[in-house]
This record gives sequence, structure tokens and C-alpha cells, in this order.
Amino acid sequence: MTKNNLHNWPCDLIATLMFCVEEDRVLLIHKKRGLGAGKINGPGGKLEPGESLMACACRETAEETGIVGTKARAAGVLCFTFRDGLRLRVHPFVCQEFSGVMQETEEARPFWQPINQIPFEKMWADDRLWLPHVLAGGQVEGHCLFDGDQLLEHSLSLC
Ligand code: 6U4
Repeated sequence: MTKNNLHNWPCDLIATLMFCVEEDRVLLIHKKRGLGAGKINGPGGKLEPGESLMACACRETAEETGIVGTKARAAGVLCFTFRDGLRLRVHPFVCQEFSGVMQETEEARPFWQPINQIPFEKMWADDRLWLPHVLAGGQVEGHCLFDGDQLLEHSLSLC
């Protein structure tokens, strides 16, 4: 499936993920609620009506961490199907220009993590397959099938 088709992949929810990078560190969160509560991830969340993907990534990052992205790079598209029927399309971004002061919020506890020590064992199982490539400047697109938080199948291309 081409990138354009994946951007049109029919789904129940569209969401974003943001990875703010400063030198050799990336901003991650302990997610407190919502899908993936208890896991570590980048900040992100659901697209609001009329909102651009980039605006969503910046808004969710600001709401969850206090860090305000000013410019971000779109890093692909991920189509997640859950065995219970949920289809979620997630658009990851990488941000290297931001301001603001990091703060814990009701939704998340943010922290800076060295890029070479990302705790993949506490993250969604697909992240180790594409996040290092995205943080190195690449793009990802593809599909993952989950049963709860268990990754059953994946088909991801990195470019
Ligand atoms: P809002 O809009 O704040 O209610 P939030 O509760 O933060 O949204 P939610 O629960 O809709 O988000 O979950 C969407 C978030 O979950 C997105 O930021 C992406 C993330 N997510 C879901 N499955 C993922 C997966 N397999 N790998 C990954 N992130 C995933 O890296």
C-alpha cells in the first residue's frame, strides 16, 4: 500500500505522536490515562475536528508535557488494528524546535531520556521496530495487528 493510501486508511480514530529531540535526548512520557495507560510513549493523542496533524501533535505535547513545539517533521503513518475491532491511525512527528518548561500533568509524567537508552520494554511492542529509525531522521509506514497490547503481526517499511 502506498503512503497516500495509508493516509486514507479507514479507521475509527486518528492520533499523533510527538518525539521532541534535544541533543542526544528524547522527551518521553509515562502515560497516566487513555489508550496505553501505564506505558511509556511519546506525547500525543486524538486529532480534533478541523485540526491539522501537526497542530494536534503540538497541542497534545503542550497539554501533556508543557513543552511547546514550534516546528515538527512528519515521520510517517502507522495503522493499528486491534482484535476487538478498533482501527487507529497514528502519525508520528519529530520536533527539534520547541520552548516551554517541562511539567507533570494529569495525563502524563514527562522525562528526558538518552536516545541510546530508550526503555522499549515499557513501550508499545511496535516502537522498537521503527522509533530508532525515525529518531535517526527516517520515516515509517505500515500496519500492526494487536490483541490488547500484544503485537501479533506487523508489516512496516522504513525509508
Ligand atoms: P486524548 O486526545 O488526549 O484523549 P489520549 O488519551 O492521549 O488522547 P488515546 O488514548 O486516544 O490518546 O491514545 C492514542 C495515543 O496512543 C496516540 O498518541 C498513539 C498511542 N498509541 C496507540 N497505540 C500505539 C502503538 N501501538 N504504538 C505507539 N503508540 C500508540 O507508539
